[in-house]
Amino acid sequence: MVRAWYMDNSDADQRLEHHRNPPYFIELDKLFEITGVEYFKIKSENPIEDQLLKKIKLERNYNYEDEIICSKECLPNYEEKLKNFFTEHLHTDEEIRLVLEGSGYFDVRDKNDEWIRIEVVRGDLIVIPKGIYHRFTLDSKNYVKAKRYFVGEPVWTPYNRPADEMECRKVYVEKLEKGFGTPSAIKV
Ligand code: KMT
Ligand code: NI
Repeated sequence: MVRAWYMDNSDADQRLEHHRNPPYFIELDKLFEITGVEYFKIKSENPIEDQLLKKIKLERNYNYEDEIICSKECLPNYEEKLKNFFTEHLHTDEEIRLVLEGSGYFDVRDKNDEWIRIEVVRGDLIVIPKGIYHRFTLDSKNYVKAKRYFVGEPVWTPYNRPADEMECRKVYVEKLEKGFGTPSAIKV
């Protein structure tokens, strides 16, 4: 199961877990309530053939997909890409990832600007809303293979913080205040 927790403020290695003392975990429905991040568990042996995944893709019109492997051997400009992934940013579209192999951490900001770390492993499908400040890092195993989905022509452009004047940011902040609704989509 995916785990999420509030991070400590230490600037030690980004690939470590960075738990608070004592650890402060967040349930997944709570994570949705406070950030709008959605999470689905794709349980099949072969996740890309999973019926729930097919349903989600259809319902949400995820008509583009490709694969990304983050490892020193497979990712061109590995160091630079990882540095960019870990620089706090937002996007004008959702960031949708299904982990096929390996693991990593997506960090998202809550409304008080605290970092929440979301651990993703095989079978975890995560949808990071447009306009939320976030970042990604590998963990100490240094490897992840994931599907990337998108509605329409993919735009991967990160807008580094500060990007508070962007329309998608303003819409997101409004949702932070009004709430994200019921976490009906959460399947663990
Ligand atoms: C991103 O955009 O941050 C990534 O694609 C990271 C790797 S996918 C788990
Ligand atoms: Ni991103």
